[in-house]
Amino acid sequence: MSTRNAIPLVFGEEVAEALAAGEPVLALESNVITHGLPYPDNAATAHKVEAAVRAGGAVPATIGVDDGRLLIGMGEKDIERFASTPGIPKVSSRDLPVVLARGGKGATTVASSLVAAELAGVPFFASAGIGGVHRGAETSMDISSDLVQFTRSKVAVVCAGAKNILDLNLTMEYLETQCVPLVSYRSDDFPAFYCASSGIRSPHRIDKPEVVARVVENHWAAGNDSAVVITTPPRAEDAVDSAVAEAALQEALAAAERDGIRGNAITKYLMRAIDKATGGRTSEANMAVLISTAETGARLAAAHARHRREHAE
Ligand code: PSU
Ligand code: MN
Repeated sequence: MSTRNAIPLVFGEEVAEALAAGEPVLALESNVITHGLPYPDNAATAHKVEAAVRAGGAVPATIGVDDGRLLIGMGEKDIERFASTPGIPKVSSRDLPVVLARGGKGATTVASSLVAAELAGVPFFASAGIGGVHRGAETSMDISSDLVQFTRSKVAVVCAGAKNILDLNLTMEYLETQCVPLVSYRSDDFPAFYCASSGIRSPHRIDKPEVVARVVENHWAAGNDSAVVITTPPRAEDAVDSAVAEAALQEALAAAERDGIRGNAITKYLMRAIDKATGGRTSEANMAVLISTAETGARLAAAHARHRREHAE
């Protein structure tokens, strides 16, 4: 009898077919559905995100934990259920073995979605905003597990950078220290989610999808078992002015301090407070960026699948 305790994976039918045929699949997180946006905006956005992935030429595989199993490609009904059920916990990498063992449900963050994607053999993932080093991390030590997971998962991560609620300079330093390649697709700067630029120059700009695919394969061919981070900026019409975003953040940070919010609840709290401070403007931008990032992620995943087909022995 095998003593191997394999993690149960449940593949969506379309995802399984695409993987078997070497066709592009793009993994997506579910924490952004349950914790990133309120119902029913979250369900509507998740559907638009999946449609955008298809428009970009890949099959969407939204990741979640249900009845102690990892879903690799949630169906429409799963997404609606996750979006509308209050209290589904945020599950990051370290929570994953516990939630699986208990047979529970969970919404996966970027970090735990990467664990699932690698187990499932999906090499590309997209999410609009990654976690990072928080402002004040020198005293709070609050660094998202997303960054640590990048050093452990062989998955390419397409994102619109990270929100200005984080310290983006320190986030980039962390990635550099940990030898995680960072490339910016069709822009010179590291984007700040709904702001087109964080004001920080990216180490590398790449304009051609096939060159991005080669970067990813080169990183893995060189023996690294880690992620490659690929940023794509928001579309000009969706972007929020940096000064407006920063002012709203300052207000939100003061409110968080007053309310004593800490730990893994801080991201959600700040996002809601910023949204309130901008009269819903950032929430609209948030949804638009999720959709446009997913579409670019799909195009890059498709270029990568093509690259693999052309270079298969
Ligand atoms: N950034 C956003 N929206 C989000 C998140 C981050 O703009 O919803 C979520 C993602 O699921 C990400 C997680 O993986 O927060 C990181 O949380 P923490 O900082 O607690 O590691
Ligand atoms: Mn944290």
